[in-house]
Amino acid sequence: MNADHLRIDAARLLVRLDRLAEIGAIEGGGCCRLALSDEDKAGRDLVVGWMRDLGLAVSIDRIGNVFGLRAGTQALPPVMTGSHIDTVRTGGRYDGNLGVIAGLEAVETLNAAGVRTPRPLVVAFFTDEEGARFAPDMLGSLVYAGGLPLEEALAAVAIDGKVLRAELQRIGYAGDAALGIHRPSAYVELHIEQGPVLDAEGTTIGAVEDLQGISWQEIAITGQSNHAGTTPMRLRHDAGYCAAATACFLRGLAREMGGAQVCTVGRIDLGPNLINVIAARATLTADLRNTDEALLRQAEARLDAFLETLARDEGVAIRTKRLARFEPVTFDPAVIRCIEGVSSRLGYGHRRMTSGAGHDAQMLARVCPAAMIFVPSVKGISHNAAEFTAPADLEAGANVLLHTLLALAAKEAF
Ligand code: HGY
Ligand code: MN
Ligand code: MN
Repeated sequence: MNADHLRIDAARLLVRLDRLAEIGAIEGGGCCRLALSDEDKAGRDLVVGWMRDLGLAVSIDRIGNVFGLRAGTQALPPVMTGSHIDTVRTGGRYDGNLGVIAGLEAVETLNAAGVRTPRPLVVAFFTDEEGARFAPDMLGSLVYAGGLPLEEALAAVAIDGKVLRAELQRIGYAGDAALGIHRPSAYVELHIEQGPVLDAEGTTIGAVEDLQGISWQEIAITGQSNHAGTTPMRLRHDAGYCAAATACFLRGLAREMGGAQVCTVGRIDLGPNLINVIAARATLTADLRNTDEALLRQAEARLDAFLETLARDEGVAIRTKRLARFEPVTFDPAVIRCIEGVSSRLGYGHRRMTSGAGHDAQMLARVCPAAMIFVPSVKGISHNAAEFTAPADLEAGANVLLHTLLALAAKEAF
């Protein structure tokens, strides 16, 4: 049967997005479902229930990645889509969730039309994409792609001190499916852009061709607590000042390097964190990104040199710990062209673009041809409860996903 006329049910898509957003709901319409938290479990349980309602065969692998398989007419490697349903603390309702819910919507549309694709389809959600509780980010898809040993991932310690293995068992998602299950012939992920480009241009679809490099470090500074009133400035070993100076240095570095270089200090913890005590300890995080690997390494080297000078000048000890390091990724030209062709056929404006954010697709790209579909984020806001994508754009993205999956799932594809 010709499926060109098929379109997703936008109302149904929005109902599921809203229902999932109720779990871990925060003020302003966003959600907080940190990886492997009770809220993440509740979100997982809801989505697994939908997968089963749609007749998908559900598998859970040993790092808690979840896969819903829809049989094809041929015993061929499947086409996979998906994303993540864990969030940051100030998460919006679309980041990650859209890609999983739109995958389920594509399945329901095909079920309703009685369309069976030659290749099987898999809708997946991956464990701990955000990395906000357990570093690194994209942890589940990295393990799935063989980029991080399972035991090392299971031993990861959260920012709250919990161990990943125990949390995975506690929420009941320590599965027994083999890592790498359902090795796909191709992977495509729908995601909000989380940046300002599509919204500013008024373009509906982004065909994502590459994704920038990511460098995460934790910096631990040990100084000396002392009295805020009696200690002369020249005798201080002030970890609080050093943390602030590092944040200012990184802002200046990004400005000086320009181009795609971005630097973020998202977390600073001081100890003892009291108004009249010079901070003895500071722990901060540095998130450096660039589309160019050589420039990213330059930025890392500049930070190392700054910290060395700072430790000497301020008489503090500074220890750094790598939390994540991913080189820039280029997506598959054929999958990108497929996304563009579908977008044109469905009448949506589209453009090629780079992803500033990390995504599970960058890990799937290690094992199969992969690419991403972006839809606009209003004002580029994300990792913020105010994250918003217009319903018409959500619908457009889901329709492009549906028809990209149909194209990739044809027998001769890949
Ligand atoms: O950090 C990122 O780019 C993604 O949101 N995990
Ligand atoms: Mn995301
Ligand atoms: Mn995110």
